[in-house]
Amino acid sequence: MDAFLEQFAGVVEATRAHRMTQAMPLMRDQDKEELLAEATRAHRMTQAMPLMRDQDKEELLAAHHPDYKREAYRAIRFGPNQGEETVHELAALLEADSPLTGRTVNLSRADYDVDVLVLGGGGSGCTAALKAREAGASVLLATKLRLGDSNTVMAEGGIQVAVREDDSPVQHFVDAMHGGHYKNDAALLKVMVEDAPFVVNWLDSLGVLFDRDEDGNLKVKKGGGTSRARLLACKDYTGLDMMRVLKDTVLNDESIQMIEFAPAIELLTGEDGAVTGAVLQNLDVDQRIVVRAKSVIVATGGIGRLHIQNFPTSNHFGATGDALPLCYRVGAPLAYPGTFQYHPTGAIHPEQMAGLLVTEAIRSGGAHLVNRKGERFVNELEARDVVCAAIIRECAEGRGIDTPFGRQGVWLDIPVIDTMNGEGVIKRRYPGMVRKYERHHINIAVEPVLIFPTLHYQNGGVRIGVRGETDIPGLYVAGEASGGVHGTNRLMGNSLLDIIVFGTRAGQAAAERARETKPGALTLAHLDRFHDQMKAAGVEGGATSPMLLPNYVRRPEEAAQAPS
Ligand code: MEZ
Repeated sequence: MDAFLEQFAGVVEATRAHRMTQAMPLMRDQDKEELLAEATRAHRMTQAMPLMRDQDKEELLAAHHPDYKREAYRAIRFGPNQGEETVHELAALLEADSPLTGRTVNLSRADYDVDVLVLGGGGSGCTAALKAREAGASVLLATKLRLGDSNTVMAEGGIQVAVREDDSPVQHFVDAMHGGHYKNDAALLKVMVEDAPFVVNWLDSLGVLFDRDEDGNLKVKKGGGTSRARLLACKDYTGLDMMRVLKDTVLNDESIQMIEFAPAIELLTGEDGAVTGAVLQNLDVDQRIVVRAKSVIVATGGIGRLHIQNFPTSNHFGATGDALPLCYRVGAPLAYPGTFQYHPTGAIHPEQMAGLLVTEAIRSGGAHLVNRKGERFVNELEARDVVCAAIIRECAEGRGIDTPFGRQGVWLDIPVIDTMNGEGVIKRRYPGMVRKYERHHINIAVEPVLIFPTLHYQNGGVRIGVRGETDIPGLYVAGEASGGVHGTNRLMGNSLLDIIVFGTRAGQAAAERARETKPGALTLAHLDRFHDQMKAAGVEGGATSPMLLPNYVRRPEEAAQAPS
């Protein structure tokens, strides 16, 4: 025996006794599948995943997208969208009564009297407030939580704007129409893509730190469902950086009045049905605040915290769809109340991260979606609804991976990005994502992560015109609370654009109206009409909306274990 083998045999013998005491556990299925995902990486990297034909997409969506699940839907029983289908969760909000019914509110005196009241302190609300003020209006911004607590900060991957020579607003329009299944409101979409370069210029001038190359040119990347690279980004925290700047700009303008922790619970109307103000609820103390305004801009964001169809959500804590019942009760119709966006890649493991957004920028950077068998199953840059339906199909057909908490998902192989581009790229491009997983001791540069679609966005909302105006005089809506521009499926990066374009337009239009309008009477007359409709439809009272905060309750097994 040569010296090396002799030494080796010695070590084997010396450790035998210890090894005999060891129980070697079998690997968990999840770990085996993780190894499989890694083992197939080299092969997957050689694969070209074709884009699907339109007809195949339609079939996939019909079979697996949550928007097509008929039992999750019912008809709205009264009001401007009577007879249209929406999910049970939203129908219940729209048909619920005002929290002011049966209560006395003193409307003879307003606590605030302004030209423009902005409801909501996210990206669209801040933009609207700044633009209304710039146009000479006195402005009050009221927000449910703190200024900036919003879905804006949750948008990670970027904002779409046609800046490259091979691109144009027309091309941007075509892509968004295709992604939205040609249901987009063409007039809204046209102004959105045309205004894009101007609003991005404005953001840049305020100090948003868009990624640039060594020569100082804006960097662009590609999003799902787009024909050109047109996403501008601030690494993987684009919305957060935009919000940082917008929030500072509002705070620096002392002439904009602001109240935090004061959500609107009802709009006020004059004798002619125009919106004339709102009643806010002070969340700190049991007190209502009456605001008289010549124009009201509702910019209260989306609905994810309703956990439609029990989906986890990427949305911020206050995203309870407040705009929809508030505007519905004064008679404003909704556009596409039945369509929602389930972002394909929400974290699904570890449990504490369930629903958290794993930015599409990671797929645009080359990450693979991989099923239990170690196979790719969809082109990762199809439009979001298609990718979402493909993931749900994999899980439904037994090719998903179980999490220890009884959920299912598929792998997102992020490390392949470094394999293709060189070590360190993941850390440099996606520092936010790296950090979020690091908190749970997961290194996304070396291990694949488990994902499943997460409720991300309401495609529909209050129907608006190109200046954010609704069918009700004095009422404007901007951002995620509005609907129509994205059709029935929004493309990545078009919401950060939408909030600034329509925040700007609504702010300017609201200020203009305020110049031409006298303060109106403060009444709840619209509630009489609402109650008549409710009664005629045979709907029982009792429940109230808006929801304001999500109704989280502990699972029975958790409650049983909790100290009494
Ligand atoms: O527009 C969005 O929803 C977005 C930028 C999300 C993301 O994946 O980063």
